[in-house]
Amino acid sequence: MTTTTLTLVQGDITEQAVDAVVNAANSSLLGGGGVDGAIHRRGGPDILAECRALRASRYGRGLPTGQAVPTTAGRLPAHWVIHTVGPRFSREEDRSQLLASCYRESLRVADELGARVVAFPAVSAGIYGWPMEDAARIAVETVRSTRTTVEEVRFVLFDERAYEAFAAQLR
Ligand code: AR6
Repeated sequence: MTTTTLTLVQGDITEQAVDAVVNAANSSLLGGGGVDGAIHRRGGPDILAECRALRASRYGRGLPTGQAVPTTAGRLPAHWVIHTVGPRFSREEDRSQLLASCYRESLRVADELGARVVAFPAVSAGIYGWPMEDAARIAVETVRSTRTTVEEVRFVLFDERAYEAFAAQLR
């Protein structure tokens, strides 16, 4: 088994030259704001075309929360986009296992693709409202405890606060 190195970058995930970029998508797979909007904008229409085809075949009712599915990366400097659907944060219900599942399932898909370097955003920590420190803890703990052939997991954090939250987990 290879050991996976966890690295951190502050920046825009759509600029990462990696094998696979993980998208914080929604069940519709048809786009949105945040990372999702940026990926479709910069990646171009081929990504959406594949997402529509997935909706017309395997995922007629949408991609369930916690699961992951790959498409082309279009014009992004990557080979694939792995779309995963994070849970919306809830104070009433503990949805941590669904968030952990996003990381585990994305790595499983990455293994199937043969991806060696994978970039992740802070899934659920934007529009879906997950507190950043907790999102970082779940992300790092899950990647560390998942068996994968991915050699580098690169967390790409948009701002300094997010970067610091992930850095604190790696220390
Ligand atoms: N590169 C890296 N990180 C980014 C970028 C970027 N280009 N843009 C935003 N972030 P979000 P979610 C950060 O909202 O919470 C969409 O509408 C952002 O600051 O993208 O899982 C989908 O379609 C935050 O820290 O994802 C869904 O409907 C983190 O990435 C919904 O939003 C995740 O924020 C998913 O919400």
